[in-house]
Amino acid sequence: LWKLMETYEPNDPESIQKSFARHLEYSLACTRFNFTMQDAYRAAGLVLRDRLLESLNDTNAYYRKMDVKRGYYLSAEYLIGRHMQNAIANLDLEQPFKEAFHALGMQLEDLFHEEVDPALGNGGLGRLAACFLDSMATLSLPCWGYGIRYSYGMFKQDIQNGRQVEMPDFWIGDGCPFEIPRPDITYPVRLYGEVQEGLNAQGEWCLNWVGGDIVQAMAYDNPIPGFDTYNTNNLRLWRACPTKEFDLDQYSAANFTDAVEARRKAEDLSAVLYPNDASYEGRELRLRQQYFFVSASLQDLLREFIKRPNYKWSELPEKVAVQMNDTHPTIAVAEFMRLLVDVMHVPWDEAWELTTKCLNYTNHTVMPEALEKWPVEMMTRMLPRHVQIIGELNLRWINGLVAKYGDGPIIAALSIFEEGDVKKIRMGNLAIMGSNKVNGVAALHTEIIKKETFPDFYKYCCDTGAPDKIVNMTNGVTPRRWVHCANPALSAIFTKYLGSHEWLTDMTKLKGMLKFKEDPKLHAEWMEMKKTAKKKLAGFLKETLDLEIDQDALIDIQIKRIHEYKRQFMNCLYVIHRYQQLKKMSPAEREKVQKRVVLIGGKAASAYVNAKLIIKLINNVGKVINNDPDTGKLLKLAFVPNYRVSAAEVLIPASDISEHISTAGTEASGTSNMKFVMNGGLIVGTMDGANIEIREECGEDTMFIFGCLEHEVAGIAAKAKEGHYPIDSRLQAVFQAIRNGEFSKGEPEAHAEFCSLVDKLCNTHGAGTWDGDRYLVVHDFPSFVDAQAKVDATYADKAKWCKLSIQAASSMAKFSTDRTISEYADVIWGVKPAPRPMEM
Ligand code: 26V
Repeated sequence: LWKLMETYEPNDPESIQKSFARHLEYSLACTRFNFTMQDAYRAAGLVLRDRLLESLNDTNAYYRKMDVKRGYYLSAEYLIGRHMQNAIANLDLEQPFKEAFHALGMQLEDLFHEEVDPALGNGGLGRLAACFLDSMATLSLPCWGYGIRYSYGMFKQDIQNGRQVEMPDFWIGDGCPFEIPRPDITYPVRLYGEVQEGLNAQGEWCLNWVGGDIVQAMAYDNPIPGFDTYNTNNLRLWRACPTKEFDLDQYSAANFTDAVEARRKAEDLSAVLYPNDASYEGRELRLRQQYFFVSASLQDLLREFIKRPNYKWSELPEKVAVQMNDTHPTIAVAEFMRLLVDVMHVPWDEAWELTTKCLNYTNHTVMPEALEKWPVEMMTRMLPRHVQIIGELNLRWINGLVAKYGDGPIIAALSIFEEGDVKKIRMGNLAIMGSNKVNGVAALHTEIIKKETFPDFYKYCCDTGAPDKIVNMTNGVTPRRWVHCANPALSAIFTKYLGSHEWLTDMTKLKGMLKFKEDPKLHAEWMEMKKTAKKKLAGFLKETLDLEIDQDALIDIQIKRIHEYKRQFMNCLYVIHRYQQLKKMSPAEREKVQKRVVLIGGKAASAYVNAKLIIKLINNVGKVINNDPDTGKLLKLAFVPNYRVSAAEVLIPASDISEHISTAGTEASGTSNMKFVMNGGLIVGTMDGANIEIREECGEDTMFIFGCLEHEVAGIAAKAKEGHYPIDSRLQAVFQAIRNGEFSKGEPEAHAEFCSLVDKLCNTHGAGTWDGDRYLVVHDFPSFVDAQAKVDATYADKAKWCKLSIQAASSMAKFSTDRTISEYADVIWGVKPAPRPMEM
C-alpha cells in the first residue's frame, strides 16, 4: 500500500486543482462543468482534509513512537468557527491555494463565505477551548481535545420587531468536509441501571453496575493543524448512536416503531448544545450529555495508555494529564475511579492517587448562580455506581478534615454534598478535591477564587503545605485566527516592519514595532489598515442590516453574550445620554462633535427575560437615533444580529474602541478584549478580568478606565441597599426619556418592559430589601460618561491615537494562547513539545 500511495498529496497549485476536480466528480458527484459555489467550497474542503489527514496520522504515529506524555482537554464546548481559512494558513498553503483557485476563476474569500460556522459553544469558554487547540498544535504539544458533536449548535439569533427569536442551528445539514467520521471507534456508555455485588473474572468480590441503557459513543475526528510545524492534533467529538443489540432486542420483539424510537432517544444525547441560561439549571439531559462524553473520552485515553507494551498503572501520571474545562466534565473524577477500580481492578488507594495526579480543573466564573450542583436523587438514578464512589470519597475526605479541624462550619463548606430540602452534589467541590491543580483565568479572578469562591479550600491547601494547588493561568487568544486571518492588512504590516512572520509564533517579537510608533509612514499604513477593515465592516452592515455608516466615524463595539453583569444596558443608557446632548446643541456645535457608530451584538439565553429586554431596548433606541435628522449623521446605534465567530472576524479589526465594562469582580477574564487590542483598538473598561493585565502590558494611557474597584463593590452595594444612592442628574434625564416613552412609541408592552428595567435600577422597594442594581450601573455611570468624553478628546488627535493604537497592539505578547498553553504545559500538565520531523 505504501508503494501504491507513492507520495503525499503535493501542495503545488496544479496538484491542488487536480485534487479539487477529483473531489468534485468522485466525492461530491458533481461534474467539472456544473457545480455551485457551495459544491466548490466542499470540494476545496476535501482537498484540505486529505492533507490534514496525512499530517494527523503521521503526528499520531510519531507521538506513539516517542511514547510521550499526552495532554487531554475535556470540554463540553468548542466554539471552533470556520475551518477553511485557518487550515489553509496553518498548513502554509495560502499562496498555492490562491493561485490554484484564481486560475479557475474563483476567489478564495468567496469560498470561505460558503462555510457555516460550527458553533458548538456558548461564548468565551468555548472559544478559549478552540484557541487552546490552535496553540497546542502550533507548539507541537501532544495534546488532544475531547467533546461532543452536537447536531444543533448555539441557536441562530433572528431579530423580529427588535426582539430576539431563536432558530435551530443544524450546522451539519450539508455535511462538514473537515470532519472524519470513525465508525470503527466506538465505546459503550451506560446510563441508569443498578449496582450489584458479584464476582469478577478473577473470582474476587466486586461491585457491578448492570442494566439500564447503553448507548454507543462514536468518534468524529477534527484535525487541528499547527502553524509552522508538521504537527496536526485531533479534536475528537463524540456522537451518540444506538447500540446494535438494543435495536435487535426491540426488533425481535416485533416492535419496529419502538426500535426506531429507542434509536431517536439515544441520539438525543448529542442532539443539542445547552445555552447558558440566566441561572444554572440542573437538567437531566445535560448531566447525561456530560457523563456521555466524559466516559467515552476516558475510555479512549486509557485504551491508548494500555496499548503501550508492558504498561504499569503507576506510570499513568507520567503519561496522561487531563484538563477539565469548568465543572462540565467533573463527573470525570468518579468515572476515572470507576474505570480504574471496577474495570481495571486497581486498588482503591492507588486509583485515587492516580486520579488526583492526572486530573486538573479550570474555573471560569465566580457567579454563584452559574455553579453546577446536581440533585443526589437524580444522579443516583442515572449513575448509581458514581454516587457510591463519590460517597466513599467524601466519607474519607470528611474524616480527614474532622481529624484536622474538628467538627465545624468548614466541614460543611468542604463537603461534596450540600444538605437542604434537596440534597445536592457540588461539582466545584468534587473538581477541586479530585484535581492536582486548580486554576483561574486571570490574575484578579484567581485571587477571587482563593478569597471568595473557595476560601475554605484555599485555607485547607495552605494548611496542608500546598498553597500552589490553586494557580493562575491568564487566558489568551490565537494570533493566527485573530490577527493573521481576520486582519490580513495588519498581518502584512507586522511582517513587513519586522522582516519576518516570526511574530506569529512568538508575539514578543511585536515589541520591535514600538520603535516605529511615531513614524509617519507607519501611521499612514496603520490608518489605511483600519480603513480597509472599516470598509469591510460597512459592507457587512449594509448586507445584514441595510445600515449605511460613515467610514470616518469612530467605531465603538460591544460584542459578547448579553448579561446584566456585562452591562450592555449601561452602554445603551450612555448612548441615550449622548443623543440627548446632541439634541441640545446648535447645528454649529454639533459639527464639532466626534461622529460615532455604536454597535452592540450578542445572544441572550432564551430564558433570560431581562437580557432579551435589553436587546429590544437597544433596537428601539437605535431606530429613534438613526432616523433623527438632527443626529442621524453624528451618532448611530445598531444591534448586530446573530453574533458569532465569523461576524467577530469582521467586527473586531474595524473597531477604534470596544467596551469591556463588567462590574469589577464579575468577568473572570474576557478574551475579546485581547482580540480588539491586538487589532489596534483601544479599550473602554473597568478594572476587571484581564483588562487589568492588558493595561499593565500596554500602558495606562492606552485604556479608558472607569468604575469602582473590586474591593469597593461590597461597600457600595451595602450602601445602595440602605437607600443612600444618589442618581446622577444626566442618568435621571435618560431614565426620564425612557419613562416618557421616547423609545417605545406605539408599543405599550415594550414601554412597560423598558420602565421595568429602569425601575429595577432605582431603589423604590424600601431600605434593606432591594437588590435591583446588583451590578452598580447607577454608581458607575458618571465615570463611564467621563471615560467616553476622554475617548473623544483623545481621538481628536489622530497622531496621538495612532501612536497609542500601535503601542497597545505591539504590547500584547502575553495574551497569545501560545504563552497561556506553554504555562499549562509546564506548570500543570508536564507535557513537552514533540515536533514531528517532516520525513518519518
Ligand atoms: C455564566 C453565567 C452567569 C450567571 C448565570 C448563568 C451563567 C451560566 C454560564 C456562565 C458562563 C460560565 C463559563 C464561561 O463561559 N466563562 C467565561 O470564560 C471565559 C474564558 O475563560 C472568560 O473569558 C469569561 O470572562 C467567562 O465569563
